[in-house]
Order: sequence, then C-alpha cells, then structure tokens
Amino acid sequence: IKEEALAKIHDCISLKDLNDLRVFYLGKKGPMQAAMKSMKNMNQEERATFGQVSNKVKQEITQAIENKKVALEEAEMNAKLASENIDITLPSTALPLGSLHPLSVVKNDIEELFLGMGYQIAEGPEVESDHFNFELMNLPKGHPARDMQDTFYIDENTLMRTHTSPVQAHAMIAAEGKGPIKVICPGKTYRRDDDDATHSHQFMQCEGLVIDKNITMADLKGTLEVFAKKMFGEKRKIRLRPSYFPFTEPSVEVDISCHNCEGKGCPMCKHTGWIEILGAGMVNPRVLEMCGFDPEVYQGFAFGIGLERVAMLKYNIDNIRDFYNNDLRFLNQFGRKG
Ligand code: FA5
Repeated sequence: IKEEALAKIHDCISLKDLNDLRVFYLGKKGPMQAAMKSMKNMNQEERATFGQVSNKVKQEITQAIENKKVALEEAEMNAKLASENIDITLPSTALPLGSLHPLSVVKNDIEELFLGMGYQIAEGPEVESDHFNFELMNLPKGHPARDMQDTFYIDENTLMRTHTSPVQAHAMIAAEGKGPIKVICPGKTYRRDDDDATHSHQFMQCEGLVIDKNITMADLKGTLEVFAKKMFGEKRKIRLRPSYFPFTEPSVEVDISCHNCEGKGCPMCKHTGWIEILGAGMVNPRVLEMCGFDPEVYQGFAFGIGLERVAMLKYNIDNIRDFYNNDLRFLNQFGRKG
C-alpha cells in the first residue's frame, strides 16, 4: 500500500488529485482501513507489530502528501506570478487630460506678468462687508455712485463683493500705514446685472494696487502700457480718458489700440480704433486715510481689469456666456495641457 501510495503522490500534478489521494489512502473506506480490519484475527503480538507498522505507513503517507502539497502550491504560485508578469517597459495608456479654462489662462498670464514686476498676489473674501466693499472705498451709504454697482445683499451689512477693490483696503490695513505695497488681487465678483452678451451676474476682476512715496500717474501709465503690450502684442498703444470712480482721484478709463484692425477701425472696436479695457486712477487721499496711510507721505495708483473682457478680446469671443456654459467643445480650445 505504501509503495503504491507514495508512487501516486509522487506522480500527482494537481492539488485536487492530491486531495483525492489523501481521502482515499487515509479515509475510512481506503485500503489502510481495510487492512486494519484484519487485525481482529491476529494475536496480541502480531497486532502490536501490525499497529506500529500501519501507523508508520500512515505517517509516511501523511508526510508525503504534506510535502507534495507544499511543492504543488509553490509551483502554482510561480506559474501565477509568471503569467501575471508586468512589463514595466510597456508604454502606459494615455489618460485624457483636461484643459485650463480660458479665464484661468488669462488669470495665470496676468499673475505671471505682475509677479515678474515685483507684485504680490493678494486675496480677499467674496462675501464681503458693506464697510470694505463700499465705505472704505469712499462710497458712504446713500452715495449716488453706489448705483454704478447693483449689489447682491446678504443682509444689511453683508454682500457679495461687487468689485475686487475691497482687497485694496484689506492690503492697506494689513500694512499698518507703512509702504510700499505692490499687489494684484484676482478673483470673482458679483453684480445684479442682467446677463447678456457682455454682462454676467458673476464675473472676474483683477485689481492692482501700488502704494509708495512719490508715485505718480506716469507710473500708472507705464505699468498699464507694459500690461497692454504683454497681453495683446508689442504694437499696442494705450490711451487714458478722464473718468470717475469715488476711490480714485483723478480717475481714468484706459483704452488699448484695437489689435484686430491695428487701430484702423473694425466692428470689434466699433470703428473707433480703440477698445476700453479697464478703470484706474490715483488712490483717493480719503481712501488712503481711511485705510491708515498718511496721504501727505504716501501716494498710490490702482486699477481694475475685467478678466472676461481681456479673454474675449484676446481670443475673439463675442459672448460672455460661453465662459460659463461648460461646453467642452468651447473650453477645450484653450490652454490645452498634455
Ligand atoms: C470697477 O469695478 C472698479 N472697481 C475698477 C477700478 C479699480 C477703478 C481701481 C479704479 C481703480 P467697473 O464697474 O468699470 O469698475 O468694472 C471694471 C470692469 O469689470 C469693467 O471694465 C468690465 O470689464 C468688468 N465688468 C463690470 N461689470 C461686469 C459684468 N456684469 N459682467 C462682466 N464684466 C463686468
């Protein structure tokens, strides 16, 4: 029995067959058990010898099965590892990459440009107090110029900021009356404007603020000239037109020469050769004072750029809603990465 069992175990090639052998040789209906039955006809001495021999045989068969089991399991694992071998030199499947939103592209470009000129990037809350959005910007309650920015109020003193100018106040107050300050503040802004091709109730602005001693309008003009050329091409010119903002004095609207027709006149510039891109001016001394700066010592300039406007001009987009409809056919045209 032993010889036969050991030979079969040796030749066995699967764990299932091995288990069948175990059940057969060591189970109740196997040849070992049958042999044990013959013990009842033996005398005591024979029985003792037979018992010892059969136990030994059982042990040997059990051990052989155990050894074979380990060997078969190892072989099975090796076969599995070999078949699942990963070739790390194969090129991977390309993952589809998204593209930056055109407003992010413009925001990044503006940030890069001003960081290169030594500005820092400041941020402020989108849910703002009336105090910062209006009062510190020289727009006290009841001031008629508040109507220029129709406002989403949350309660009497809290609102969705209508412009990024309140970040100016945060930056000045944080500086505790000591210049210089050179910051840009890009971010979302909200107004109760009816949505149309050029207006959205939520849009983006980028504020700029410089405070130092001996700052003049020439610094403002030079800075905006660099901005216009870098954003719209070296041939761009700018012109300043007198305007009014309560927080700047004097105030200007800034136009750039139309990059579409090189200033000759086309529908984009309404045949004037110029396109308005931002509002700016010298920081009103009252604003400096309210925000803790001595206007006898410090001056500053500020500007506010509408980012949708810049993106629309740069990419020839004629409907502001395109930025917010999340149509991938539109969005994938810009700033594709990868
Ligand atoms: C302001 O908001 C001033 N705070 C800008 C400023 C800052 C002036 C610092 C002087 C010094 P204005 O209301 O003109 O100004 O808005 C600035 C720009 O935001 C506009 O030129 C326009 O491009 C954009 N804008 C305004 N309202 C909307 C709107 N509803 N949808 C899209 N863009 C808008």
